[in-house]
Amino acid sequence: MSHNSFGKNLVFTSFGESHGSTIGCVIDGFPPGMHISAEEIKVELRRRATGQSRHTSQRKEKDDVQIVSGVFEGKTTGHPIALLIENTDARSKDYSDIATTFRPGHADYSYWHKYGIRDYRGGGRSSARETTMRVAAGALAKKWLKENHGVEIKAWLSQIGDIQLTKGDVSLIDSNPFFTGDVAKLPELEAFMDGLRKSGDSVGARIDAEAIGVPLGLGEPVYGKLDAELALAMMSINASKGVEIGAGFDSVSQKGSVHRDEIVGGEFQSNHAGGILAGITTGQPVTLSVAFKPTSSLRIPGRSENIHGEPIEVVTKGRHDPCVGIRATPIVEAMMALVIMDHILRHHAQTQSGKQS
Ligand code: EPS
Repeated sequence: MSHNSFGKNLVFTSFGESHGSTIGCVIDGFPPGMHISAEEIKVELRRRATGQSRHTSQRKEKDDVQIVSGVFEGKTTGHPIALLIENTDARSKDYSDIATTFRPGHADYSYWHKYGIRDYRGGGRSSARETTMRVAAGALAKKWLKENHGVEIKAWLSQIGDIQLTKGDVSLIDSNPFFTGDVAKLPELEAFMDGLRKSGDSVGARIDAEAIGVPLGLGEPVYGKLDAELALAMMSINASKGVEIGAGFDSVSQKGSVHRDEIVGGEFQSNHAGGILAGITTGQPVTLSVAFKPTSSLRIPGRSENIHGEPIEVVTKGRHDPCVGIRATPIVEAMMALVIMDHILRHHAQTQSGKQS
């Protein structure tokens, strides 16, 4: 399985499986001199972790991250940063019944047919567990962006099933298990999720995100468009099925006279472009939205087949997220941070003269 890395000047590589001994990542190209501690990374990890509320999987991982290289006396050295987390609460026996069957809608099917082997325990490499490392690396990128460029990145739940949520009060997003600032809708969300969990079904979600303070001029004009690389990063998150930048699919029905962001007195009057024109940032907030599908590990029986092509009925037991989109909020922020930081480093590499001052 190749291609476990992304980024050009800031290169992130992850490894590990959901029920393996350890998961980890290497971040290469991170600049020297930034203070960072495992405790700071853990703050972000706790936001993403399972078992934080009854609305997510009840697997209880400590996510006790170890910084094993690239940090000396509390500061990044400029050398590869390696992070490790031990898996301590895997219950592989939950998966013995589906070791030779394919859950409809799950990576089980495509992994088996591609590789002829699959680590079925907890979804193996296809598990959302892998995103732990993205959030760990994202914690460093978010800090670097804020300290060096004043960039702030925030994501929030904007829809779950048919329940639409406003952005609401951004300061409240981290105060509830749904990552919503539309706190008046919390009772409705709780009731909906409780009913869903009892029914054994799952549901999709939409996450909106914005990065404020992104410098003008990031992104390359053709294959390295910032929006293209953000879309790739978002589509690489488990269960993502769609990405919109700025007005996204609403652009289809907008007239040009509406969609264009007019400039008056040096100020944009709207932001349908999502802060990116022709792949290059305008200095406006970078905005995007990601669609997450309903998860496929369901207690409701589904028709499928086994690895011998025989028809079977699948029921998934164990601990699963009824809506993995909820926990995707910090993952979207992390991926956005990693892409934007990579582009700032690339921008410097391309636009500075290289002369020593
Ligand atoms: C997952 C199933 C659960 C989740 C896991 C993703 O794992 P298990 O079956 O081992 O209890 O808890 O997510 C994480 C552990 C995590 O850290 O995100 C799945 O079906 O993808």
